Amino acid sequence: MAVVVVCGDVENRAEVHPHGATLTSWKVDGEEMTFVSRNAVFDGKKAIRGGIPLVFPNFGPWELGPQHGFARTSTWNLVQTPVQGSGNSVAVFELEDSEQTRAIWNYKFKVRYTVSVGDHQLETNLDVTNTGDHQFDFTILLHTYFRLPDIRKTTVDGLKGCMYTDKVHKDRKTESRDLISVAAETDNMYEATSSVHHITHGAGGYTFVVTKRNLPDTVVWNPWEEKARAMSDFGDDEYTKMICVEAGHVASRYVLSPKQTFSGGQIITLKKE
Ligand code: TA6
Repeated sequence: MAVVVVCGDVENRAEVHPHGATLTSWKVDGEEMTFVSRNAVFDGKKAIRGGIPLVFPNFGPWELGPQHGFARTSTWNLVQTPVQGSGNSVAVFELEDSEQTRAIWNYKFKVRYTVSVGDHQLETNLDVTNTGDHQFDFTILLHTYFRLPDIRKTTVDGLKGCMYTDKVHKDRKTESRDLISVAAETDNMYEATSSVHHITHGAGGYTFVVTKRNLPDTVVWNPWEEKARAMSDFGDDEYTKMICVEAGHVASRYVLSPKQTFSGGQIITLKKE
């Protein structure tokens, strides 16, 4: 049985599953803030549907291997155990190249993933080091599933004026809206966005403030009804209770020279109105 790593205390905590180092819970004052499908699979056979799956070394379909790369379906090593009740509890996981990864993507690397729980705050950082002698390039993303009371009352800001690829309508456009809302299948990859997004829940709810570091792009995804029904690890009615707002470096590939390190991450702060 995989041991889930817990950061924080009873009321304010995060849980991380070693399969993909997938954060599968973030609780604030005892309330769950991330979305994990009731049909999510935890047997290691596929990515966990929800929380924060880690996308590396490729975002999207990949001719060399599985969609979204192998990081989210690999077993990561816990290298720093959280100190419980210390207020700001930190866990560190690492993934290094292996025979399996080199068979798909023949490069030497180490990814270090740091999860830190603070006061109404969750910080997740990724450091990718090229430990080999050959330059490589990658795309990387935190595929964050936010839990919502109702997608139809949710808005996201920080995207106005950005070019984006609309995967549903197979089109490239410029975002004209100050606040985007979702009322159908949405799969937009926004380029060079604001470093801060506010995900609001309508009157009286709460707001997620997402502050990005060195992750210039943001993907906004909701499968809506038809795609929800088509996913075996996603409940047919669950699309109303979630939105993915995904911080990443995905519009272009990041080139990493030997012995260099890429560092990027996000801080999610919960603001209660
Ligand atoms: O991040 C949006 C996206 O690329 C969508 O196109 C959809 O495929 C989603 O990721 C989930 O992908 P998955 O491989 O986890 O089913």
